[in-house]
Amino acid sequence: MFQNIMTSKRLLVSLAALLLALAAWLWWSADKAQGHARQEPLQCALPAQSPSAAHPGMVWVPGGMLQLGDSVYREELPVRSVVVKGFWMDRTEVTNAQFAAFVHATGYVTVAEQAVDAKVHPELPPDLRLPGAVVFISPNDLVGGGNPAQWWRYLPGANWRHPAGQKTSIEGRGAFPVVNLTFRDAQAYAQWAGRALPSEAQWEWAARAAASPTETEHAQPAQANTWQGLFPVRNSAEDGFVGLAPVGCYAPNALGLFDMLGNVWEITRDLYLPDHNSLAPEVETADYAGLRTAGGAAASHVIKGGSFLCAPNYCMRYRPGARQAQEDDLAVGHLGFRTILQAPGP
Ligand SMILES: [Ca+2]
Repeated sequence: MFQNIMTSKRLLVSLAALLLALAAWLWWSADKAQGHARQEPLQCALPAQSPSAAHPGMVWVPGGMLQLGDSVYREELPVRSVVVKGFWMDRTEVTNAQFAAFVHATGYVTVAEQAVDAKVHPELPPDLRLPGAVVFISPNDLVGGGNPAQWWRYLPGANWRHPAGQKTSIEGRGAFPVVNLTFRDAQAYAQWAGRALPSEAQWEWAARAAASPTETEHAQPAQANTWQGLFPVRNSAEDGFVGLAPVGCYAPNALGLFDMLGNVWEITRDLYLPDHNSLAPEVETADYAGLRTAGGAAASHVIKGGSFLCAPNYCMRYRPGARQAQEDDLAVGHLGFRTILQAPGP
């Protein structure tokens, strides 16, 4: 009798465990199926601008006193006060369609479309000197911790026309941010358009909507394309996008700027230095060549805003004060830009 009871109990426990496993599998399958079935839009509607807008596609960022920096990562320190003068800024990241118009008009060839100079990088093997870009590929599992080489791969043939490698294209994706560019490419576009790249201070001031830092700005932003789930292996895409999103799919900030946080990192015109100690004049001027003094060891520029790959467990850089260095001669699939115009305000 006792033995029968114990056997029944064991059976019940086994059955419960089996049901739990089945429920977990069903949940996982449904979640995965939902991800596959998700229809990600190829374009998002932007609000109409007044026909009399002084600079269509741009918004005015009024001047003020910026508290440059943050305290989450070392490179964001120290927080410094910087006076920023007013300027116009693209309300979205530059799109594939916009960059295509530039290339069509000028015949410009991007850095990723050219072979890497062996004299500059003698250490690289021949296959890494082929024209190409670094593309994110989610690994099936992780070996040996957080080595980024497990999810970043140099793909020959990847460039702005082929964002995720030679076999991919931007057909139908004109409203997506252009990626796989470098500082030189972004600057060439800006000059052609009669614009400039923002400085780090201008970008950060605009991302905060020309206001002081807020208490909530360390939180993962709701209105941005970032990463939900365990980076880099599980991307639940609760924000609607597994990878890049077309520009303008999330609510803009108080100035009307879209996607300042998330989606793609954005190139600034400031040389990268590892902290905010070496700032030159603390007042932005209309014609200056960069707030930072030159002299950084590496030829890198500051990039801002984080990307669709920023997750709470890795790279919490979906914040106005966050920053990273980006090598000037390396195109990457999570990096784009927007331009500014220094002209009288409205
Ligand atoms: Ca996302």
